[in-house]
Amino acid sequence: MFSKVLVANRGEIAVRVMRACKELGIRTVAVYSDADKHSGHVRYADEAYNIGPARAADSYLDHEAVIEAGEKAGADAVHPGYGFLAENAEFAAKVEESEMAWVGPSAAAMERLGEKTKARALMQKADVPVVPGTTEPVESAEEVKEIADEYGYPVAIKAEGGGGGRGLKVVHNEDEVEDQLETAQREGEAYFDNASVYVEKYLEAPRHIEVQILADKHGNVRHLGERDCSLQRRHQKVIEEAPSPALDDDLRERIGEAARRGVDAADYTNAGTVEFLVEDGEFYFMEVNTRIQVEHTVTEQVTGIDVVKWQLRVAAGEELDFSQDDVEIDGHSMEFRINAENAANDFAPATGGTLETYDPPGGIGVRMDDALRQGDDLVTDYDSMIAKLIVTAGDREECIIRSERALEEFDIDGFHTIIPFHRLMLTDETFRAGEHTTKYLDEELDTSRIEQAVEKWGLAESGTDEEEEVTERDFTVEVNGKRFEVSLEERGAPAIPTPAGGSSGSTRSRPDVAESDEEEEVVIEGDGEQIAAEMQGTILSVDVEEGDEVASGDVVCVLEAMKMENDVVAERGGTVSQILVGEGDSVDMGDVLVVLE
Ligand code: MV4
Repeated sequence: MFSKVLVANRGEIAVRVMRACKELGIRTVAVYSDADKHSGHVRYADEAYNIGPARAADSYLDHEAVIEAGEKAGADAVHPGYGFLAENAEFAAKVEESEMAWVGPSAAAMERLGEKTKARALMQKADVPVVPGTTEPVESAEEVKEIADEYGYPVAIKAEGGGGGRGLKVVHNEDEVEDQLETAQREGEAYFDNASVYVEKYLEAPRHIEVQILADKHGNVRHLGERDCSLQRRHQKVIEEAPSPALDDDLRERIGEAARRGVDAADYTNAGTVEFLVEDGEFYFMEVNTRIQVEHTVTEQVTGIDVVKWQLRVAAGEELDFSQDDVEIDGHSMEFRINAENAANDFAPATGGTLETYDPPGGIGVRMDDALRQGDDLVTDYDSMIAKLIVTAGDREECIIRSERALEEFDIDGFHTIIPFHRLMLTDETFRAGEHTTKYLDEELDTSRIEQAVEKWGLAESGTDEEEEVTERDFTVEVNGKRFEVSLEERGAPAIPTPAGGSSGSTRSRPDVAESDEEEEVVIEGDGEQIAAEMQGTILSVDVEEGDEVASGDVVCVLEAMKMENDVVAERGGTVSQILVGEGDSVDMGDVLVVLE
């Protein structure tokens, strides 16, 4: 096994990988940019190296800077996490040529599966169903039209290098072919340096199902069942789960076996994910992701297999020690991406902020994968995902209820997160029924419901910056004749004005204050301070006389209420002009006791 691993990533996935290293007795090396000097993955690592400025291209994406850090540290392997350099075959090749091992598939296998038409041809040969379409790049609008005539519109034009919805163009009729072909080619060139495109039949409302694979260097390939990632917004996954609520056991078995077959044919090693589209009981290969994925966690939860540990073991040459039959799916798991975004404002990412409160949930079935801690500043240079909440239970129903509980416990202050959106989804009929497709969030969900969810469960508008002041006050209230003693905490919000003080508004006049003493009509004069009873009770003593000077905070009388003696004090101070009560008097809440001028 390796003795020291460099983790070429940041945030929660870097910590996730380091946790696996720790359990395997491997020392860890972090790399960080100037923006991440104080980040969680740097704190967690045994040692850390600055690899450049905040801009990813100058740090996390800088091949030489990363490799140099690994060599300086004497690391014997590089784990890329996801994103950044994880699927860069050129970088993988450079690591392979160095003294360090690459924790991932070989650069050659990454290349074989990186180009979409090559991957499609390879899968087709392995008897894995692919979406009907071409396995050769197309160049002219005429070719696209021929294919569309064969399969029927709509068709998808996809960039060879594509992914994440970029370079994907849907064509609904012949008239759109030319424009969409040009756009797909242009986007392919711009994003992936590859203008080559191909054509597929476009499925209108598929589910996104993906299968986790592990393969060693001894020819063993296992699949760890599927994940359902159909709940996506603009190609960003929001909630993922395992197993899929949309598959029956037969389809589940066939997809798993197809994924295993396909990867086997590609001479693939390490962890990988085979993505499928599923529609009308049919499944179609889409692409292979040659990395650990964000949502690997739900697979770990339902199989009990530590995918990241196996990535390290397999890269070190170890053999998988379980058979396909040993892999059992037990229970149900959901992952909630905790993104620092305002769901009510088109999921706009937070542009800064400090994690004033970070109080994550716990208890049975709750797993947190994170790197930030309370008090940390939010780093906004990379992506907005700050943590993942993974909830596991015996079945989907229990998982949903447990997730509601966990998300309710989750307390984050300092910036918006999409927790309110998750809570909305857990109440959403379509999601609860497991009937959502990849179209659901973008085309079917009523967005006003998101605004309501943020209103209900989102950040309180106050108390997000200044240290909030907590004022505690006790009241007695009667509701339908029943007495309640109420303890009120005013956090941040302005104090509720009461007749005797509070912050303002203590001038409500009560000319009939002594009405129980039949004849007297008490008239309060002047516009000075009126000191009133904050609760119903009995006057134990009056501590001032008319004409006395009292200062702010001085006691003017003592009121016994709820078996306690309460000092009644002047708020502003002044000269005592009227005393409206005497020792032994019973007063109601709000009765004026003493007037100052
Ligand atoms: C498709 C498709 C329907 N038919 N291909 C989107 C990302 C890219 N990697 C593949 N994508 C799709 N390809 C055919 N032939 C629908 C999508 C798609 C999608 C796929 C998975 C999850 C969410 C999606 C949202 C919109 C479109």
